[in-house]
Amino acid sequence: MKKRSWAEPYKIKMVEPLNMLSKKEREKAMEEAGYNTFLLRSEDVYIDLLTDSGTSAMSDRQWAGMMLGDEAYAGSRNFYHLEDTVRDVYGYKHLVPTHQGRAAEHMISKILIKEGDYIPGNMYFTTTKLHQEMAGGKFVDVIIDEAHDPNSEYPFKGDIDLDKLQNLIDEVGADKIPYVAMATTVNMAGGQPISMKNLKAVRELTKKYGIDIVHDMTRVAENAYMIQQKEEGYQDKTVAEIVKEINSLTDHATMSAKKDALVNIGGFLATNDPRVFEEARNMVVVYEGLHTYGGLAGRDMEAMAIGIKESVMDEHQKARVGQVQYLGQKLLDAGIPIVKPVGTHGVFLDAKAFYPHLTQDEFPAQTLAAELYVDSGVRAMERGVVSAGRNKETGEHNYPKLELVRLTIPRRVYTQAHMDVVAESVIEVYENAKNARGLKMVYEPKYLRFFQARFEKL
Ligand code: PLI
Repeated sequence: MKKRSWAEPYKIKMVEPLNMLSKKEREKAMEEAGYNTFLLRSEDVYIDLLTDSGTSAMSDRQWAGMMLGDEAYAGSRNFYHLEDTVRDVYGYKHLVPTHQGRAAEHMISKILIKEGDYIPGNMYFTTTKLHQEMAGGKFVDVIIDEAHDPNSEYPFKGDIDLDKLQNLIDEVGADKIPYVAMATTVNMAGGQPISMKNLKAVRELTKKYGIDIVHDMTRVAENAYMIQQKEEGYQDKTVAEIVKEINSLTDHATMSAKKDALVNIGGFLATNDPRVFEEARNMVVVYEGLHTYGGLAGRDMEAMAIGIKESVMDEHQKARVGQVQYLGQKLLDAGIPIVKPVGTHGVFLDAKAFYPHLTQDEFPAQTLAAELYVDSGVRAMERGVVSAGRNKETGEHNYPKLELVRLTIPRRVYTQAHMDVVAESVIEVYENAKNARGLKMVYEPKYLRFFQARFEKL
């Protein structure tokens, strides 16, 4: 069959000019930012691939929805629209809006975790794990081994290893495991999906022991798209149908709507359990705001409701994931070491393979993100030893097997030409890799250190 290309299912109505500094200016900016891309000023960045979080372009429908904001303190019309949407599109019964995902993680962790509990999950996520620990729990990684191997081509590297989960249950007892933390597309593994087959098996096992499943549904529609593309029996199902099926296998959900749901701010906690709902409604007024706005403006909730509906459209996901795959394929064709297979929200560079001469104590991924910025003004994010933080008990660095730099693609923002420019820069940095020197950390914040840590060149 002749190859037929995909194209974006939209045209561009408004543009935002980009700024490009000279190489000398970029070197100065990077040094001033302590070799941490989080500390750069956005105006000093040319193509911003730091994150796909809150960086999406909203549609004309969403912007029109912003004008329909009902900014009443209580009972905003937009809350009820959002609540109906979460029920219709996602299938969860009860909704508590929050300003973003970590606020929902905070509440569910406090509600369900007791001191000394264990929380198995398909790889850690920074904020998720921290909230589990702050509530007195201990995170246990039960993702399949393939997820820690950047070269494994297994299509569902987000899958949970059922033996690892069973072993934990046998070891600590089901009463010490309030829930399994299950993320759809596993961010830290490279945006890798979980399969429906695996999720069904996890549901069966947890049901047997009365253990809940908390679904981090931040990128659930992207995961559903991968199931449609790769899992047997799902080719004729729509993304929307697959999203609903995934959610139906879980009990509660935390959402950072800043990703899948195409808004610049917003999130929620959803649950089918009326007791959890009751507690969350009590808690949200302490930390976020009334239960009908949870730290959001009415207009934000309206844009979120519309964005949720747009996010489960097949043609949207085809272009969204298609763009990520396009960049990934370009890098693979050039022989660049990246996490395989390419995931859904970004391309992850294997910094250990770029810099075999650097130890993890010299922060290879942090170094690579800095080099890339200096080369072209492309901003990426470290996802390695800095992000992994320290062991709560020993105080030592956690040394993750994966030492990655994430080129995260905002939704509906950049064009294929931008992807070409990014690929050329990555290739250039790879060609000069042997000249790179590592970094030393000179300032380390207490929590989520990757955001604000500062470094100097060795
Ligand atoms: O940034 P928040 O608080 O809206 O959401 C936290 C969060 C929870 N789960 C997952 C899988 C995430 O990816 C996530 C946030 N991710 C960010 C900010 C990222 O750059 O990937």
